[in-house]
Amino acid sequence: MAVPGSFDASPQYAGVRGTAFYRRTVFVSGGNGWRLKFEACSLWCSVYVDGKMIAEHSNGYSPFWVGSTPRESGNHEIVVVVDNRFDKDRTILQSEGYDFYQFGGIIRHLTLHEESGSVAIQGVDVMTKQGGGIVSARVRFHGSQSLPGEVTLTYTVDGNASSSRSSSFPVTDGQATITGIRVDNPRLWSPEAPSLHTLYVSMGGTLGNEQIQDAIIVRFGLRSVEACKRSTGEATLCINGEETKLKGFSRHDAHPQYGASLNRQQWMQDLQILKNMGGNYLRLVHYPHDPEFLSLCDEMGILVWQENLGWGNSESDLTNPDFVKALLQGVDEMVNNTFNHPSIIIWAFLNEGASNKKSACDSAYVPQASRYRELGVNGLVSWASNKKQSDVCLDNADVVSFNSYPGWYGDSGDYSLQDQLGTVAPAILEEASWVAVNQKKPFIKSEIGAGAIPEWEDTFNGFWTAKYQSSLLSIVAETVVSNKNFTGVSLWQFFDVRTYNGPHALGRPRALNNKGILDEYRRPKHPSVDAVRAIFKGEVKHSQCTP
Ligand code: ADA
Repeated sequence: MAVPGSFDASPQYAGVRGTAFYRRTVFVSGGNGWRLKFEACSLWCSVYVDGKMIAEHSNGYSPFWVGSTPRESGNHEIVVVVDNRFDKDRTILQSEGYDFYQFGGIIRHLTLHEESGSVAIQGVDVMTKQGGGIVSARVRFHGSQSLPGEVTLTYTVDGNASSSRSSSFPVTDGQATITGIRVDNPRLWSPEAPSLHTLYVSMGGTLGNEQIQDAIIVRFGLRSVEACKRSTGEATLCINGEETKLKGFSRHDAHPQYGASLNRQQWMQDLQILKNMGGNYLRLVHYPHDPEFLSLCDEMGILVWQENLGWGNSESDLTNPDFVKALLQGVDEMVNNTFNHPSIIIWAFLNEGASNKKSACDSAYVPQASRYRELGVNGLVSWASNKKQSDVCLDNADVVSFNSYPGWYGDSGDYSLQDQLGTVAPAILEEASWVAVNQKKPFIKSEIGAGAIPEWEDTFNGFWTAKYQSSLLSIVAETVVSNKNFTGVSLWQFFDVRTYNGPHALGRPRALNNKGILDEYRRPKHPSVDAVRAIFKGEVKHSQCTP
C-alpha cells in the first residue's frame, strides 16, 4: 500500500491486463469509402464504426486492413476495443509462457486511407530476383469481389519521367502483374552501399491524360542472397555473389519507457550501436518488428532475419489446425507488409518449436516454408531450432540455425567456471560441423549467451557478472568469426528486455531477461561490449584478451 505522501513513478496501468477503448471522430469526404490500416494492435482488437462492429483481429504484432463501404461525407466515430489478456480462444498464437513481455494497445501506427475510386491499390511487391536491372511488380488490390477484369496502370522508376509506361493489365485473384520493368541506372543494395530505388504505380487514365484513381510509391533494393559454396566446398551465404559473414545479435523491439512502441530516435541509436560494435546483422525476434525499423535497416545496410510470431510451441499447438491457420495468416500479413525491404535476407518462423516431431514438421513447418516460397520472397528460409541434431524438418530450411546455451543452461556436470566456459567452443563447433557434414547448408548460431546483471560484480567473476558474460561471448564470437563452418551468429541478446511477471520470473531477476550485452536503456555492459566489438571488428582475438 502506498505510504501517504510517497511518490509512485509508475504509470497507472503499467503491467495491467484488461480491456481498453480508443475513440476518435474523423471527418471523411465520403464517396468511395475508406479503410484503416493498423500496423499492430495487441493482443486482440475489434473495430467499430458509428457503433457497428466491422472487424476483429488477433495477433498483436501483425498488420491488417479494415475494409470500408462507401459512407456519407461527414464525421464518423471510430472505436477500437483492445484487449491484452491472454485467451487461447481469441489470441491463439500468444501465450503467457513466452519469455518476453507482450504489451497491449494500438502499439504501432494506425492510418486512415480515403479512396478516390471504386478500386484501390493495397500494395505493390517488387520482384527483383531476375537481376540485370529488370524487375516485375505484383500490384495487389483491396476487395477481390468487386474488381474489374482489367486495369490501366502507369509506372515510373526512380521518378524518372522517361521510364514511365502505361498499359492495361488483367486482374486475377485480386492482383495484376507488370513484368519487364527496366531500372535505368541499377545500383545494387549491399551492407556497404545500401542503394535504394523507387517504383511509382498509378491506376486509371493513360499517360498524359491521367485521371488517377489511386497511386502508390514503394521503395526497393536490388540484391541477391543465396546459399552458396566456397571453392573449398563449405556451404555459406552470398550477397550479390559475395560471401558475407553475419555478425550481430538477437533483438526484441522493446524499451522500458516506450514499451513496444519505439520511435525513430531510439531505433537509430540501436542501429548506430550495432554498427559501432562492428555488427552487420540483427535477428529480429520473435514476431514481425515495426516496418519503420526495417526501413532504417534498409537505409543503413543492416542484414535482417525476420520471423513470424511463435515461441517454444509444442507438438499439440503445431498440429492444431486453428493454430496453423493463424500462423499462415501471420505469414501473409507480414509478407504483404514487408516484401520490399532489401534488408530482410532471412524469412523465419517458430522459434524453438517442436521441430523434432514429424507431425509438427508436416503441419506447421512445411506450410510456412512453402508459403514464403510461393509468395516469392527474396530471401532464405530458416527457423531457430533448439532440437538441433534431432530436428526432423531441416530438409525444408535453406539455412540451418541452432539455439543453445552451453556454459549457461548446459549442465556439463562440471561446475567450476573454467569448466563451464570450456564447454562452449567444443559444443558449438560440434553443431557447426554436424551441419556441414549432414546438411551441407549454411549454419547460423541463432542464439547463445549468458545473463549479466548491470553493474553487478563479484570477486569470483561468476554467473550474472558481465565478466563471465564477456568471457563466454568472446569465446563464441571468436569461434564464429574464425571458423568456416559458421555463416553467422546472433548473440542472445542485444539488450535486456522485460519478460514474465509473477512466478515465471524466477530465473529472470528484475523481471527482465538479462542476457543483453547492453542493459534495457542501452547502457553498455563493459567488458562484454568491448570484447565483442574488438572481435567483430577484427581488432583483437579472444586468446589475446583473456588471461
Ligand atoms: C530461448 C528463447 C529466447 C530466450 C532464451 C533465454 O532460447 O528463444 O527467447 O528465452 O531462450 O534467455 O533463455
